[in-house]
Amino acid sequence: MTTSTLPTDSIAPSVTISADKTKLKAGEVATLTFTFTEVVTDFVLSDVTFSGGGLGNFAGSGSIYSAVFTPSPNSTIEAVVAIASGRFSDAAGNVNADGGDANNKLVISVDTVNPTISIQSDKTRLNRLLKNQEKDVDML
Ligand SMILES: [Ca+2]
Ligand SMILES: [Ca+2]
Repeated sequence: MTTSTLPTDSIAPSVTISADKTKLKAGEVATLTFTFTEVVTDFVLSDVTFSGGGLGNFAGSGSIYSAVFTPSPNSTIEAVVAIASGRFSDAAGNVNADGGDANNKLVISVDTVNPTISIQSDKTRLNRLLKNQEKDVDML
């Protein structure tokens, strides 16, 4: 007598990381989407490794999750988001092994360095103002 008639799931799930922006400047964030080939049961934010900023607003269920990436301030270092092998699994317990996939890694170029403002003084006007001040002082 068989105890189960369900076919055994031996196919591991895999993921693709995508983003709505590939370039970020100061004040901008990117929404990342994690699309899985099937429903995963144990995917959490800490399964995602990242550098060059912060990751938050983790949401989702089933086979699609999302998070918001905020780049580091005053940085021109590109951000990298990645998911390694052995990070999530399907309901049958098959663990992902696609860490080496190109689509498991996302690179976002970052430039959050605000441009510096150079103020050029109008020397003629400044001298005139100073002379006027001297006059004012003389009159006192
Ligand atoms: Ca599976
Ligand atoms: Ca993949």
